[in-house]
Parts: sequence; C-alpha cells; structure tokens
Amino acid sequence: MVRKAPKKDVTEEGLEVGPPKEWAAGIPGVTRSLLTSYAQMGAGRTLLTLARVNQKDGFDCPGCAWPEGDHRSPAEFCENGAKAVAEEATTRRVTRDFFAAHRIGDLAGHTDYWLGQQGRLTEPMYKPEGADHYEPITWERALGVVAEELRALDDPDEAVFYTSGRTSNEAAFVYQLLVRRFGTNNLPDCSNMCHESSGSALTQTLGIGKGTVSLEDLHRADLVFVVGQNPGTNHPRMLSALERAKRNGARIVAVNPLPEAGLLRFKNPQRPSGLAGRGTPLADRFLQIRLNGDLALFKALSRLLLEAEDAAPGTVVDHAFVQEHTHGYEEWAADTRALDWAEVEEATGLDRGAVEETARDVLAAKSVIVCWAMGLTQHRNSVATIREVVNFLLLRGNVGRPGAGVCPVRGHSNVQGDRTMGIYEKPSAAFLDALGGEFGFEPPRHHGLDTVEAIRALRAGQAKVFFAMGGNFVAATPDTEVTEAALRRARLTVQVSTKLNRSHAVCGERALILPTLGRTERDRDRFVTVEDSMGMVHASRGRLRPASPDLLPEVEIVCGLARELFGDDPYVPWKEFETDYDAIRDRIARVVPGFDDFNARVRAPGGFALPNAPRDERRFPTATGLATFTVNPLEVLRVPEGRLLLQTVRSHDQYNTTIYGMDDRYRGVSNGRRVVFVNPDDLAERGLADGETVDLVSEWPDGERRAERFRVIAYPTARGCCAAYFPETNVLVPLDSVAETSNTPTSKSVVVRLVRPE
Ligand SMILES: Nc1nc2c(c(=O)[nH]1)N[C@H]1C(S)=C(S)[C@@H](COP(=O)(O)OP(=O)(O)OC[C@H]3O[C@@H](n4cnc5c(=O)[nH]c(N)nc54)[C@H](O)[C@@H]3O)O[C@H]1N2
Ligand SMILES: Nc1nc2c(c(=O)[nH]1)N[C@H]1C(S)=C(S)[C@@H](COP(=O)(O)OP(=O)(O)OC[C@H]3O[C@@H](n4cnc5c(=O)[nH]c(N)nc54)[C@H](O)[C@@H]3O)O[C@H]1N2
Ligand SMILES: [Mo]
Repeated sequence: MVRKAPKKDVTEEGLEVGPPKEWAAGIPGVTRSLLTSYAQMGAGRTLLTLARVNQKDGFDCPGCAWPEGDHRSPAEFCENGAKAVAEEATTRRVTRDFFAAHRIGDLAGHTDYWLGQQGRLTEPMYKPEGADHYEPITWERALGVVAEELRALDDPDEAVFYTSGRTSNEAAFVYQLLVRRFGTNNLPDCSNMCHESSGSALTQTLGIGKGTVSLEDLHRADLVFVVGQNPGTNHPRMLSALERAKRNGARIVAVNPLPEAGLLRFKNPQRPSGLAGRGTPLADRFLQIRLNGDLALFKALSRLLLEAEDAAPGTVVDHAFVQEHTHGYEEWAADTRALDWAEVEEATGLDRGAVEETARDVLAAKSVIVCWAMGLTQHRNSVATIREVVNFLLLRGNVGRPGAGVCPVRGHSNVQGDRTMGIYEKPSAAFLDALGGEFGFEPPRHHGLDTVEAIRALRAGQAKVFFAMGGNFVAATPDTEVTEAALRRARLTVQVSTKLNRSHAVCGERALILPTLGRTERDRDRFVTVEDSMGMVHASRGRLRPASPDLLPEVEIVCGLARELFGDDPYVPWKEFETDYDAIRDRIARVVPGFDDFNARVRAPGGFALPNAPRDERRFPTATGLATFTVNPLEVLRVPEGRLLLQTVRSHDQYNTTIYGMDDRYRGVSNGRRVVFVNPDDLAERGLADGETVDLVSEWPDGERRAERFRVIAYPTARGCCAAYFPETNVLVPLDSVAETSNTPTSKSVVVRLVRPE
C-alpha cells in the first residue's frame, strides 16, 4: 500500500532559490517583522502591540518559551515573535458567512497557509452529524453538546483531551482538573511530540524533567554547546544570550547537520552596532554532524575526557561530585572506555581530530552548558542520547553549579507550565494525592493515552470524543492519512482555537469550533501566568480589544463545560473559578509544589523562580536520591544503499503548523515550501541535479509512504542526510515509528529515497 499526501499546493511556480545566509537577526529581521505586522494589523495597532511584548506589565510573547532577562530592552521581541503576535492580532476575521460559503470538504483542500490567512475565529460554530457546513451555535448549546457526548460514553477513557503549549497555567490547571474529575488521565499534549524525550531522560538521571540552568548561568558559562537547535529562527532571543555569554568569554560549539544562519553569525537588532557590518561570529566551532550522530559524539567526548584523566589522574573527573552525588559511574566508565572509534566516525561523519579539539575545549572550561531542542528529541534513541549528554556533564560536575547544566530549550511559550499544572497522561502519585486531597475526590490512577496512543485509540474506535485545548492536532501529528482517518471516526471533535486550521476541516461526525482569546487580548481586568523554559513564573496581561465580543477565555470555556457536565459540583467551585483567577491560583498554590503564596509572588515585577533541586541545592530527587550515570549502547543508524536520512524542520516563516509566509530567508528559499535540501555529493551520486523535482518515498514494513513533488536544492548539509519542512512531510512518518520510552514520533530520522515522479 502507498500512502500519499493530499495533492494540495503541489505546484509552486514562483519558487526561487538563492544562497543561504550566514548570519541572523539584523535589519532585515526587524523591518520584515514590521512589514508582516503592518499587513495584518495596521500601523497603530502594530506599535501599541509590539511595545507590550515581554514587558513586565505586558503579555508574554506567544512565540517561544525563551526567558526574559532582568534588564529588559524596550523592544524585547524578535522578528519571529513579532510574526507570532501579528498572526494573533490580525484584523482579518472568519465569520459565519465564511463558513456558509465554504463546505468543510473544500476547507480541507486548502493549504495550511491559506487557512491561517483567513483571520481570527469569531463565534462558536457547529457541524451537526451528516452536515457539510459549520453553522453558528450559542455557547450554551455548544457546551451542552460536549457534555451530552461525554455523558453518553461507556467509560471516561473513551474521551481524549489534548493540549497545545500556549494555554496559561490557570486554564491548564482547571482543564486537567475537569478531565480528572470526569475520570480519565487521557491528557496527551504537544510535549509528547516535542521535549518528551528530554523529560524522560532528565527525570530518570537528574530527578527533574526540566532544565537546570538560569539565564544568568548561560551568561556566565565558559563553554556552551548548542545541539540540534536552530535558534536564529526558533528562539531568536537566545542569540542575545549567547552573544552576551561570548562577551563574557564563553566559547560556543554548534552541533548540527545544517550550517544554520543564526549559529554562525549574529547581528543584534537591539544594539546600535548590531545594525551594520557582518555581525558577531557566534559559534567558535561548528561540528557538522550526521543526523542521529549525537549519542556517538557525546560518548566519544566522554571517552576522551576519561583518557585525559587516565593520563593525569585527579585532574579531569570531578571525583568528589561523582562520589557524593552520583551512582553508576564505574559501569558507565567501563562501557565508555570500550567505545569503537570507527563506529563513532561512521555515526557522526566527523573526523576524530574535530572531536579531539572539542574535548580540549571541554577540558579548558570550568563550566559547561549543553542546550538542545528537536534535533535531539525526535529520533528512535533520543532518550539514550540525552542520557549521554547528562553522563558527559556529570563527569566533570557540570550540573548544579553556576554556569553549568542542562538546557533543553522549550518550544511553545507555556508548554513547560502546562506540564507543571498537571497536563500529563502519566501523573505522579504525589500529584494525584495532592489534587484529590485538595478537592476531596479520588482522581483516576491508571495512566492515560499520549499523543500517539490517542491516535491509535481513535483509529480503533476506542476513543470517541476528541477535545483539543489549542493546537492543530491533525497537522502536527505523524502519518497524516492514518491520523486524518482516525479523527474522522470520532463521534465528536472539539477545537478550542484562535485561528482556523486543518483540525477544523478534518473533523468527527459532529464537530465544534470554540473560539478563544489569545495572549495579546484583554481578559476583562484579569491576568494569567506562564512558566518559561528556565522555570521562571510570571504574569501575562493582554491589552488589545478581543477579536470579537463572542470569544471566551480558555478558563471560562473549561468552567462552563464543567458546570454543564457536573451541575452543582460538591467538589469544585467552577463558578468561582470562572470569574476569579486568584481563586484558581490559591488552589494551585496548595496542590503544585513551588507555588506557595502564588498570588502575592506573581505580582512582583518579573515573577519568581520555581525551585529546582539540582540547580539550587545540588540535590537529585531520583529513585536513589543520586544523579545517575547510565549505559547507552551505540547503535549506528545505517541507511540502506541509495537512501538518505530525512529530517523534518521548520522554515523561518512558520510556527509549527501555522505558515506565516512562503519564504525561508536564512536558507535562501522564497515563494515555496516543497523543497528538499540535499548535499551536492549525494545528488551527484544519484544522478540528480539542483532544480529537479522528486518525490520523497519512505519505506516501512506496512508499505511505502510518498510525499510528492519537491524541488531539489543542493545544500551544504551533512553527507547522507537531507531536510524538508513539516507538516508537508508528516505523511512520511508512520505512527509506529517512535522514540523508545518517550513515544515521540521520529520526525528527525526518516529513511527516504528520492525518485523522479512517474
Ligand atoms: N518562529 C518559530 N519559533 C518556534 C517554533 C516555530 O515553528 N517557529 N516552534 C516552537 C517549538 S514548539 C519548538 S519545539 C521549537 C523548535 O526549535 P528547533 O528544535 O530549533 O526546531 P527545528 O526546526 O525542528 O530544528 C531542529 C534543528 O536541529 C537540527 N537537527 C536535526 N536533527 C539533528 C540531529 O540528529 N543532530 C543534531 N545535532 N542536530 C539535528 C536541525 O538541522 C535544525 O537546526 O521552536 C519553538 N519556536
Ligand atoms: N514532522 C514534524 N512534526 C512535528 C514537529 C517536527 O519537528 N517535525 N514538531 C512537533 C512539535 S515540537 C510540536 S510542539 C507540535 C506542535 O503541535 P500543536 O501545538 O498542536 O500545533 P501548532 O501548530 O502550534 O498549533 C497552532 C494552532 O493553535 C491555535 N492557537 C494559537 N494560540 C492559541 C491560544 O492562545 N489558545 C488556543 N486555544 N489556541 C491557540 C491556533 O488555532 C493555531 O492554528 O508539532 C510537532 N510535529
Ligand atoms: Mo515543540
């Protein structure tokens, strides 16, 4: 069987390709963002809105989870943050007339870009069974439909409640409360596709599923690794932090198959000197690694450190730390000493000299931080790879002291906070005890479904109601055709959304669109809170007039549904929560560790830091109370003859499934997205040339999958690897191709062949 992506946007006539850029975030960055904003918002609204991004009395940028420093500049946003704001603050509107004019089937035929460009959703819409149009519905009736379908289920586990990572702490807390009060832990979230591998590896080895560094640590590190991450596009404000670290004397090592613009040179738009010239060189060393080579790299670095220790005992390994705070060292060291260099070179594609020089950087550094994102988390052996990063840091005591530690760089602006609030299909017993104790009911104890398992359950007809708090489930998940068919089987799909997307077009028998406020918008006089990638909690207050008078904030949608579902609930004061976010925060303070005195502390400018045992006390709350060295076998991912390893990445003009525009400026692409970046030598070997059109075909035990008509771009990526954008390539990743332990789809290692279209 061959699965194909739907034949939309297959011809891209205006597509142009130029040379990739070597630097990021200078003048074009700033002017581009203002142009996008003008087009969507108009000039006055643009200035008013952008002036409030990430200010202490403003709203948290919905762009990414990178923290704000203590000394904020008046323009604490970046090009892509501005695009995220413009996308939400747009003056374009999707009205009931729009839905009357477009059949649902027709909407599914449009591109993600077109769908997003239609503007903000304005009122609740309902697709009754058998209908092919959405029609207006009142809020009361809409929530009634959801409650009716939930009550009709035989078992609460037949419902699935997804969350994307923009939901505030307050909304997330009441949402998971509703779900557990209803009786299930089916709370998959975007994390399952994102940093789940980081969470799994870090919880096991360090006892906390989050990073262990603050922004201050990054500024004062001696050596910073940026691995599997493209900050120039996805976390542009991180570049300022890296620049600052460099000014303080840090060296930066970039590890990536692609020479990403932001990693090489940086022009800081917030400093006068940043507006001219070639910018600051950022990475001191660029290791152009093969996809999935990182486990081998970190093992090799550790082995070189052990050799240096053997040559001069007591000078390299932090024995005091290893003895006092860790276990498993001996076994790990023996395994690491036995590493086979030939395998390292095969896996990484790096020559031994480059790895040895990097090890010398490490030896010269007193404090080391490793930052990473999706390049490490979306492979079959991602959890093992991240555990190797931890081993490498533990060896020299680079955890739990200033300037050192692990730094998984989160994606969605509140994805970390949502997890802290209990959006998790595998909640700990301690969390459930606290929740049940506070509200006086017994939450379900058995684990729920994660993202991939939820799709399987929908496919099998075992899950019948699908509720999404934000996001774009159908487009963000793998195996597009399988997933779409699974969602279409649902009795009811419900999307709480700000903007139109594919998940509204590919829906269940009955479907609801519940439009909600975004971060930028006024929520009466209330504020919400978020947690950034480094565990800082702070307030976010929108100021813009809501896109429509018929929008409800997420908290009110959840509480409204709970009141429909539970009537006069003896356990939870939903009515009070609906209006009073302070009341929600008081409960959070009693249930979630670290939030004591939440209401008072979050009102302090800049908010507060959550406790972090490894960072604050060098304490590791693992099963043994010690940080853990783990043995992770090196299995070289060998790609069969004639095939390439494909990674699926973001362009500079997209936010996950939201397509801002059709350009990828730093990589030299304009007016199109169906492109595949391939090393020129790999092209020559296959008799292919830059500019040709190919289909991407992945091969799996259950058949082939094909994404059609991509323009080949000869590009300086690592040999044997190629790259293309998602969501277009999600059709190539089977549902069952997931990372061990974390169950994250393997979106960064897909074996493909490039074939000329028939
Ligand atoms: N503007 C914008 N900002 C965003 C997002 C967005 O879509 N747009 N998305 C947000 C979200 S949810 C997230 S999770 C983050 C994502 O942030 P990133 O992780 O930066 O996003 P990707 O585009 O997936 O880029 C992956 C990077 O890892 C590299 N890479 C891939 N595989 C490997 C590997 O095996 N080894 C190594 N060493 N490198 C590898 C790729 O070449 C690429 O540079 O960004 C967040 N911020
Ligand atoms: N092949 C491949 N697939 C991937 C990835 C990859 O690298 N490669 N990355 C994965 C990652 S890291 C992630 S995080 C997921 C992302 O998966 P999701 O989080 O599900 O997807 P998004 O595209 O971020 O969701 C966009 C939608 O969110 C809604 N929205 C925006 N703001 C708000 C808000 O404030 N409230 C509400 N209720 N709705 C809002 C809008 O309607 C918008 O259309 O995708 C994953 N999929
Ligand atoms: Mo993400």
